[in-house]
Amino acid sequence: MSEQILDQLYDAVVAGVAEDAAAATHTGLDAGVEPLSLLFDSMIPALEEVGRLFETNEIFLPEMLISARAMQASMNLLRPMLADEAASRIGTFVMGTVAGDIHDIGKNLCNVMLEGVGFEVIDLGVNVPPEQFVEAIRAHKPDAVGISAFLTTTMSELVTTIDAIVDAGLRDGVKILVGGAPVTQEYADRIGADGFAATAVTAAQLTKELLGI
Ligand code: B12
Repeated sequence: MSEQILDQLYDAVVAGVAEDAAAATHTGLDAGVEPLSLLFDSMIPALEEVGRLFETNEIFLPEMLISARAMQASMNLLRPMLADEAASRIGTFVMGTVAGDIHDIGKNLCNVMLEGVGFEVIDLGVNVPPEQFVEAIRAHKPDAVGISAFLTTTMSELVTTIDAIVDAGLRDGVKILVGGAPVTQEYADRIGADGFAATAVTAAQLTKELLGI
């Protein structure tokens, strides 16, 4: 039964049919499938397939966009279930996607997991210039900052953003985490970030570790 639901959700995200994705999510939750299983065993593999189809020119930008919308329709249903585990606030986290980049599904998923373990997340959104990260650190005095980049062409903005934080004299007060599909641990080390995580779950765990929580 749950295999069938996971398959239906996978197909709905690949085909980009938001109503079917939402319906399969409802059915799965009603049948007792774990929210994290819907995410990691169905929706994320579906987006990986969408990426593969795009790369091989079997689908194009509009199809990729409607798949992203289907994913978001389902994520909207899961978000309250994943975030309401928070017992109390353990810290503040500023998050954003770098300038020139509008991918936000992975970032939003990290936000949900960070809220789930108790962080207050201030989400700066997408296409965030370095100076906006700097302003947000001044304004909110977060414990940690997360910077996402999803394109090989926008990865260099991670460096620009970290440099801006250093130049503003704010580097010592915050832990900096970087992530996004093309980012690696080796790259994170090279650019002077405090941490890198490949998934939203490990991002939340790592943030706690870095802050000694
Ligand atoms: C959906 C999607 C889109 C949607 C985005 C919608 C949205 N609201 O996000 C749309 C259609 C808008 C889009 C546009 C483009 N896209 Co696109 N897109 C994708 C796709 C299919 C899925 C991305 C995704 O959401 N994955 C699922 C999430 C859950 O995974 P994730 O992003 O990796 O995030 C996880 C981790 O990285 C980590 N993480 C994420 N952020 C952070 C932050 C921190 C601090 C930490 C610690 C961890 C962390 O945790 C997340 C959750 O587990 C990927 C394919 C792929 N395989 O990734 C291509 C992909 C990323 N896109 C690609 C491209 C080329 C583009 C375009 C340039 C296409 C074009 N010709 O216009 C544009 C760029 C627009 C721009 N300026 O940003 C390429 C990038 C190639 C490259 N190496 O640079 C990919 C890889 C597709 C491909 N195979 O070619 N895209």
